[in-house]
Amino acid sequence: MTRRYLASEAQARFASSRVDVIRRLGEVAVRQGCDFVLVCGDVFEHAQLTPQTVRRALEALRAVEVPVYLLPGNHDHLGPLSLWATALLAEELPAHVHVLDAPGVHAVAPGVEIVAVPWHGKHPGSDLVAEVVADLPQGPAPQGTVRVVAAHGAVDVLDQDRRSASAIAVAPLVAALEAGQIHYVALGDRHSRTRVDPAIWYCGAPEPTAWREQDPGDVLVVEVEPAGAARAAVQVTPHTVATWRFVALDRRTDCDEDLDALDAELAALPDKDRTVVRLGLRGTLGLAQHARLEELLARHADLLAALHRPSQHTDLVLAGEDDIADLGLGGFLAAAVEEIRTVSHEAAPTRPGVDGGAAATTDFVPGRPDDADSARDALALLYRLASGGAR
Ligand SMILES: [Mn+2]
Repeated sequence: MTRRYLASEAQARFASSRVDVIRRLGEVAVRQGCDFVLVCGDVFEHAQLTPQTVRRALEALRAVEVPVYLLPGNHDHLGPLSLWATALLAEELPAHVHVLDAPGVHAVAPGVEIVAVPWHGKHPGSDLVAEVVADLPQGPAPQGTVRVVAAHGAVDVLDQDRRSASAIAVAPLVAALEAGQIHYVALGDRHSRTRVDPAIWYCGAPEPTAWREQDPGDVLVVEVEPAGAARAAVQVTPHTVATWRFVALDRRTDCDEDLDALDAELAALPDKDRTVVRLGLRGTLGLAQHARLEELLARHADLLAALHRPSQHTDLVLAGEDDIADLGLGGFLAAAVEEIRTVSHEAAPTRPGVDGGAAATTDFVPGRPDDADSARDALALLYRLASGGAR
């Protein structure tokens, strides 16, 4: 999985963490006495992976000491060019790792059945889960058998507006749970840990991948005790396995104290090299404060996995140009300052399609006109460069 805001060194560590987390979830499984590990889809991001990526994942799976069941999801479906059909996976998949590539009941351990609902293509076009559950023998599961449904995709109750034909209907699953026909439904797709019903869960992504995710980074340890023709007793316990964190900060910066607070807040972040910060700043700063802001952000950016400053989250206005007089510039530089100041005081024309709020950031847009915004950026940059020696 490529994240465009990660520099290549951070991207490489991110990729490697997404393999390492497999080993950590295997350790949780052993420590918690789990009988097996079930992964409900999107094991792989897409089908055109390098052999290196696949082999490293298989090597990590090899270290998991309990059986592992992998369900094909929408990113790694069983359709044309399926990754699961490649020679590499056919030949190198560890013996204790099983691909749930057939819909229906798989006996995985004494007294345990997985009812698998793999994706057979990119667009299933119908509720595959309903079809597979409808094919189960009527009535409660046999005495002493735990029956777990493994499925992938959006459930209808969380997808009410754009109801897709493949949305998983929850009501029939709840009915089957209450009849003791099935005992638990493990779902994949959502990166946020989500409880749909006491016995229907998305565990979420084991390592976070975006700022919008809620409670990512866990695996779920699930204990199931069937109760005949009634709901099973189900206990679900999240265990954190993630080592990365996505942090979104939106702050106002209008004075030196605001800059102090921002500096301290960034400094206090733990595990900085695995923390991806999205920073939105709003406010009005003088030239000297602007220079200080850029200096402190550059300092923190060196330590963080990424310090992402999208322009749509930025609205910084540069106020007061008196600071530049304090530098005591003379000769050619003073003349240049005078010229830029003249432009910076011209009324800013509207520039459709350009976010004016981004003008005071360091986003230099090639080919931008010599307008007031450009002039203010130029003054801020000149201030930073000219004051650099004295600071
Ligand atoms: Mn998915």
